[in-house]
Order: sequence, then structure tokens, then C-alpha cells
Amino acid sequence: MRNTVRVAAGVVAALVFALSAMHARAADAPRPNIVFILADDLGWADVGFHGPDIKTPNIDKLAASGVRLEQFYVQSVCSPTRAALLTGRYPMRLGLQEGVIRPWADYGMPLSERTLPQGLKEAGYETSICGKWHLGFIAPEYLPTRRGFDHQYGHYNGAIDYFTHMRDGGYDWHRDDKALRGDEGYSTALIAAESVRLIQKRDAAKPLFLYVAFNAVHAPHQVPAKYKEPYANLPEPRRTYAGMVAAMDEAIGTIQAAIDAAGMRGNTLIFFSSDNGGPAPGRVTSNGPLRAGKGTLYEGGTRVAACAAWEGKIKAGGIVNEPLHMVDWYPTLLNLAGATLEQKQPLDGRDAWPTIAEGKPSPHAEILLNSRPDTGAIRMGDWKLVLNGSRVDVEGAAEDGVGGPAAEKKPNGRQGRRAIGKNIELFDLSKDPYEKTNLAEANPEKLKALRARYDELAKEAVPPKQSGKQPAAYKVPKVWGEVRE
Ligand SMILES: [Ca+2]
Repeated sequence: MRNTVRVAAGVVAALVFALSAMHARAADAPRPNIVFILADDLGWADVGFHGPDIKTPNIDKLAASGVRLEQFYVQSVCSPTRAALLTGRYPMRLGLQEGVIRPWADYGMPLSERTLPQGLKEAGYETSICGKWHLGFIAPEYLPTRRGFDHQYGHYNGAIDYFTHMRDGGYDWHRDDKALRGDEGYSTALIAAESVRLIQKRDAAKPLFLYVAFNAVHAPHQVPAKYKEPYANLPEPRRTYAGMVAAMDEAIGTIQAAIDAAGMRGNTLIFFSSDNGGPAPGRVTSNGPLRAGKGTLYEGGTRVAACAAWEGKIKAGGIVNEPLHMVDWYPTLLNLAGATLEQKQPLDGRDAWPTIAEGKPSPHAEILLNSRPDTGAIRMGDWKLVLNGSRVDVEGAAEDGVGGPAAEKKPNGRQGRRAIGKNIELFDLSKDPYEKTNLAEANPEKLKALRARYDELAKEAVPPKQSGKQPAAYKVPKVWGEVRE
């Protein structure tokens, strides 16, 4: 009994200590402005700091002013990565582990989720999204201004037309979740112009969270001619794609210039990455030596070019070689903002700030790259288990408009629905970063350990939601503001 009391007192003391530490942290939090830039479908080697084909001086400059995250993971397609960022939770917990949210989807990111902008707003931030949402629009409650953003500008869907801003018969260009006519032009330039406006017109009494989610460089492949002129050496469609990357790089330069002009560089954390690996590698994008591309769980689908900069806080010219995942930004940013992490839903993300700013090891014992009924992957240390890796996220890649999914040319087996466990691959990324040698048979103990942890996590998945095929009677949701005649 006495021992029980002593233990209980110890627990209380520990709790009091933890709470006071948390409050101290909140009071001391640096509360930087946050400019979080996400490219869409950019290949790993399609930034200047990874590959020779395409010049990206502004992204390179940003990377050189901070650290490159060389083992930064995302989901293999668009909507799941965005859900991971905004919730800090693996998409399998949200039913978003398969495909993307297409125009006719009858679901969105579950309303029960607390979002990153909600947390930042609670901590006193001004919150804005500029660009692509892609997390649901079936009803007004699913729209950005109802999920924590003070300001919204841009589009709800993937694969919009860069000039007409149409998707499947619907006009998809909005401000503050109301249809916006009159902003004509190339979407990449419009997103940059609005980002600049939001920086200039920010409420100076509050720190700013600006989420810049370009539709660039996702298909359809469209760009004003001047941007592709320097790339006559590249065959189409890669030439046009290179021009689209150049236009996005220019836009990122414009945003950085606005940050400098506002005198914000010293108290602004800037992040840049792609939302998934490059589709159709070799034809449209380049993932360099990484295996496969968008829609797959190999490195070419899930490891992306990424960098983070904050003058005076992140050492310039550094490289972080520790594995991190998009879910980590949720706790990392909320901690930097002095916001609370107390919430109903448990997080998968871990605070990555000590890894990024102080060179500490990854906060993860493992990273779950995805878990679906027919495919999945997990990384533990340098080891990676891929289950049925020949299965491509066809629905996620179907919006590419580049002739099908982003499979490699010779996957290990046929594509299609197959029971998980028929095609098991184990890689040692420390010796084999390009996933060429399957060590599953040679390392049964390692295989068993990774499989056991994978199975444990997979049990926590909820059934995947699916958009399916476009219904014959499809009509643009009224919530877009303008419906098809
Ligand atoms: Ca994407």
C-alpha cells in the first residue's frame, strides 16, 4: 500500500514536471513565421542540387541557406501526403491510404481530425493556404477556411488546367472558399503573386503560417513558351515539364524576395519539398538513381527532394541524412509555435527539430511508408520491407495524364490486386539505397522483425476510402460555387 502511494506520488511529480516543462517550452517557443512550400509531382533529381537536367537556382539557393533533408519521406501520391502534413498522422488512420480525393469523391479528410493550421491558429498565428487543397470539398465543412485557415486562395483538386483553372467541367479557382473570377493567368504565377500579397499584408502582430501548395509541376503539362525555350535539348513531354519546374523555381524566388523585402528572413522557417516522387520517371520526370516513381513504395515514390532554412537557427550548407517523414512537421511546427500537442488523436509524427537544427538522430524507431490491404512498406533503421511493391497506386497516378501509372518498366511481377505477402522484399538501404538486392531470404530474422512491426501497425489501419470511377451522372459539387450547366 505504502509502495503504491509512493509510486502514485512519483507519477504525480513526474506529470507536474512534464506539464511545467511543456508550459516553459510554450512560453519560450521561438514562434517563427512558417512558409511551407510544397511542389506537386516533382522528381527527386529535378532540382539543381540533385540533377543536371533542370536549373533551379532559387530552390538551390534556399537549400544552400539551410539544410538538405536527404532522407525525407512522403506518401506516394498527393492527398495522403497532404493529410500526413496537416494531421501528423499516417493516412491509414484516416482512410486516406489509397489514391487521391478525386472531383467526384464522397469523402474528405475526416472532420474529427485536428489540423496543423487549427493548432497554429490556437497559438495566435495567422494561417493561409495558397494553391492546392486536395483534402475534400464534398460539403462546406471540408473546405480550408473551415479546417483552420484564415485565408484560402487557389484550387481544391489535383490536375487542374493551369490557364483555365478548370477540372472535369468545374471552375476550380477560389478565394476564401468562394469562386473567384478575374484572376486570369498561369496558376504558378498567380499562386506566387498571392503569396507575396499575403506576406506584405500580413498582420504584423501575429506570426504567419503560409502554406504554398503549387499545382506545379503536376500534369497537365502546360507552361508559357519562354520557360521551355532553354530546354530544346530535352524530348517532350520532359521539355515542357522542365519549363514548368523553371516557372515554379522563379515563383519560389519571388516568394523569397518578398520575405527579404519584409525583413522576415531572420524569423522565418522556410521548407520546400515535393509531395511524392516523380511520375513516369525517364519520360517526364527524373528520380535519379532511386527506384521507380510516384504511386510506388520504392524510394523513387516516397523519398523526395527537400530542404529547410531559417537564418541563424539552421546551419547553412548542412545535410541531414536521418530518416524523417512528412508527419513530423505537425509536432515540429506546433512545438516551435508554442502550441499545444494535447489532443484526442495520437500522433505518428515526432518533433524533428533536434534532428534538423542540431544534427541529432532521427526521432523514429521506424517509419511506416504505407499500409493498404494489398501493399505496404516500413523502414526500421537502414532496413526496409516492401510488401507487394509491384502494386502501383493506380488511382493516385491516374490523374497524371501521362499514359498510366508511374511503374518502373520491369516490376518484380505483374501489377494488379494480389494478396499481400506473395511478393516480399527486404533491402539494406545503407548498402543498397537503390533497392536492387532483395535480402528477404538471406536475412530471415531481420525480415521477421520488420514484418512483425509492420503487422502490428497495419492492424491499426481503418478501411480505405476510394473515389472509384467517375459516375455517369457526375456533377461538379455545388460547394465549388459554380456548377456545370
Ligand atoms: Ca502529387
